[in-house]
Amino acid sequence: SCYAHPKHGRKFPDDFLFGTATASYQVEGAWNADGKGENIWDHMTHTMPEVIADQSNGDEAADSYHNYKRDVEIMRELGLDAYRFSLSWSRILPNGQANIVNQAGVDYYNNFINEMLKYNITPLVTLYHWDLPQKLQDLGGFVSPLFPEWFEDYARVVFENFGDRVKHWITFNEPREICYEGYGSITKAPRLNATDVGTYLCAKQLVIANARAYHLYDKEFRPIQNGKCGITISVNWFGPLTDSEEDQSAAEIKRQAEWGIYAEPIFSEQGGFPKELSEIVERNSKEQGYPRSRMPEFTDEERDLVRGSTDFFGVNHYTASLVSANEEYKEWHPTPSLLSDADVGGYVPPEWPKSASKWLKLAPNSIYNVLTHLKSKYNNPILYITENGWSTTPESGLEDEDRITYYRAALNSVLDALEAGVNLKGYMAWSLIDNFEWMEGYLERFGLYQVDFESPEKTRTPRKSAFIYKEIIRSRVIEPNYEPPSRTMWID
Ligand code: GBH
Repeated sequence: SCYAHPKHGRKFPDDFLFGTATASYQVEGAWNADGKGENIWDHMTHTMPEVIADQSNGDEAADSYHNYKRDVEIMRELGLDAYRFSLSWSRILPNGQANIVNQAGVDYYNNFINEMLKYNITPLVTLYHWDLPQKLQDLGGFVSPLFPEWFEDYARVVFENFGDRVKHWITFNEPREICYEGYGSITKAPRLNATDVGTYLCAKQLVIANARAYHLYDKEFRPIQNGKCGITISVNWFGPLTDSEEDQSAAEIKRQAEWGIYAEPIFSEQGGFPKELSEIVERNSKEQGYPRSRMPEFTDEERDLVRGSTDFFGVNHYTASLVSANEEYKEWHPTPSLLSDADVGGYVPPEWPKSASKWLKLAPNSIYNVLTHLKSKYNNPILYITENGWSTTPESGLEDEDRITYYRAALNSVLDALEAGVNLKGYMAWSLIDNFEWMEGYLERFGLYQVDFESPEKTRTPRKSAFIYKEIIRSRVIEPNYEPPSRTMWID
């Protein structure tokens, strides 16, 4: 063999799905084309442009609405097995409600899905990646008691229109970012900043909405359409800073606060919110003079509806931090809030390589830690990595050695986890192309392909990492010294 690598011979299974991921608001543009309604990101970026680092928005983004054929061509260049994208709710239902269906929006997704299927690329479709119709936000959004109903109505329209061809559904992308960042803080639309109750009220409604869509699929659509319906949760790794008992329980509380409040009601045997954290919130709420816990209860009926309401666990994984009970590592946070309830400190070793995003470091073995943890905690569930990736600056160009280093490390960690018996079915790199990076606008780039946002056709050009990923997908092996032949030969 020509590989002098100790891990040579470790292959990804033939049926393992390699793909990439994007989200509607981040790539589509065409924000008001052909009958699309306004969503909360349109609304926020238009009314408060100053909250976005470069005052930009997704009005045009990569214009995937008009460039979808080029996007599928890129998928073919990479040799992808799968592609994960999200549907824009307000492109399909302009007011959010299911009485008016925008046929042009349905046509767009039909054309896109058909184009992918022509080339045997499996679509993984997310129903909600943060772009709520503004009209539903005006009525309370996720904390409205009607939210689960609206989501079920939307899901029905989606399953009816696309479910003959789409067999992998993801209800929500990243409940933490929806609920904590959007309702408990100001770092995502709608920036409600209800620090005391926002996260918890949203979390409960979200898992109930997930359950309503899941049961709808299970009862009415699965018998004819035969697909799967899961949810994607952001699971970064939170390990203890030291072996002390205090740090270990601090790490457990942090995991409950970061992703347990969304995962536990769905994936745990007993259902409901995580035990230790709910006890803390109940105690704090009393001391703070609230008449009841800021974390809502589930009725027995709700608990049973939510428990087990999924076919797989989609994991968005990027990084890690080390958790400590020690005061020294705690940062300022509002009280009361999710962070004051969890009340632990975080530490990121300075030697972990840095990306262009301040939160994103290359943490050793973090994928292995997360996947094996989920395996043992939730009885070996079916897992997909639905996002994993690395950011560079707009100036850094096409030679992205740091992204290559990150992906090789991540995929070696995936192989470690597969060897440990995790039930992982696929891996989606974030992202296919550069896109609108939410509050950071266009200042952080995650694409395997660079996008020239200044050019009218939003020209896409492969970075070096694209060719490394392509070779890994082709060979099913990570060859640490592989170099693409020469730039002009990269495109076949
Ligand atoms: C994912 O979120 C999203 O699903 C995707 O849309 C996004 O483009 C991608 O990651 C890359 O960011 O700046 O300290 O306030 C990942 C989880 C949570 C990471 C919020 C950034 C902001 C931290 N994200 N976090 S900070």
